[in-house]
Amino acid sequence: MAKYVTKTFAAAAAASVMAMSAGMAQAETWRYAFEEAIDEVQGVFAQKFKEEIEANSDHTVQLFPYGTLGESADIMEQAQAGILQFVDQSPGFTGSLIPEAQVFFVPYLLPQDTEKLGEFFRTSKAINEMFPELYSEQGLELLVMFPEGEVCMTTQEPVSGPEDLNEVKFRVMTNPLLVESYKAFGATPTPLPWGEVYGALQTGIIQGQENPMFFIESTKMYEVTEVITCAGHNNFTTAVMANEEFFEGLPEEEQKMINDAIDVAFEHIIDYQKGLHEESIEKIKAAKPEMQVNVLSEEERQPFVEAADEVEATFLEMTGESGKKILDQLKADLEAVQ
Ligand code: 6CS
Repeated sequence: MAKYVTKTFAAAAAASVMAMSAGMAQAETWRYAFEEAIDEVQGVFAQKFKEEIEANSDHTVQLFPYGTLGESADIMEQAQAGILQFVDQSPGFTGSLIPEAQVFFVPYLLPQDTEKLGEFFRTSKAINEMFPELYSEQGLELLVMFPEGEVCMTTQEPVSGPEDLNEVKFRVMTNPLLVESYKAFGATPTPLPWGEVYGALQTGIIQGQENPMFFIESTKMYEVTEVITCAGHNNFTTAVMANEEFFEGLPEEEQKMINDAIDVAFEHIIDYQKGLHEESIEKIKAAKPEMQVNVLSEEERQPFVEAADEVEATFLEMTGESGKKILDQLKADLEAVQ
């Protein structure tokens, strides 16, 4: 009996080695964690990716929305360790690992138009050729970056210029350049992981935070703040990566299948976001009619626009030659789509 079991096991092992060497990797479950809920933008992207992978292979993709495996920093560690095959982490949390990723927090760098942004992310040399090298140094295969919408501020009092942010403890993601950015905007920046934001606003530890409109609505930030201010200073960028060792160990056709699934999910998420900002404002207004939503005029934006130069200079100080190359290339890529 023991002999039979050993033989059967050996035959099965040999078959699996043969299958693998023939380029047919065994069906595995791949784990993919992200920083948002399943029905928020990162979740919608992940669901499309899962759907594509499962339609085109025998693999299963297990999704881990925000909170199931910890904060953003935790899921990144798990992806680097190979516990997760895929992770979505926004540059807002990647700043200390890859300082150049902070370039997305130079105010007024990115346009707000979803179509233009889509074209920029699709074609940018900085994003598609330069950033992958930097992520690779951290054991990560950068698969895609995509926009999640204009970032607006939520505060207790109206904001029409930097003087209104004076003494406002303003939550930012744990990103050194974002801290500098809100200092330049006149606020007192307070870096916090996402899980602490609602409670900190509720208890008055902080008085403001920023996020895209869909997220302000879905996470009910409007319940604990009174005013939303859109100054057009940024568009939320996120990034999806694979553990590099895992990715490089896959047969070429599976790597291609993953990249194809990413491309489909990218187009889906650009399309999904059309009108999302406006729909989210309507939902907020329906839930809390007294919530103020203010869009700053060109004149009101001017002091924030002027502060951007200081933030850009700090970015260059923090990242040196490598940051300068990324910034110059990003600007050239943006000019090409404007
Ligand atoms: O502000 C944050 O921390 C979160 N904002 C968004 C839009 N996605 C995930 C991130 O954790």
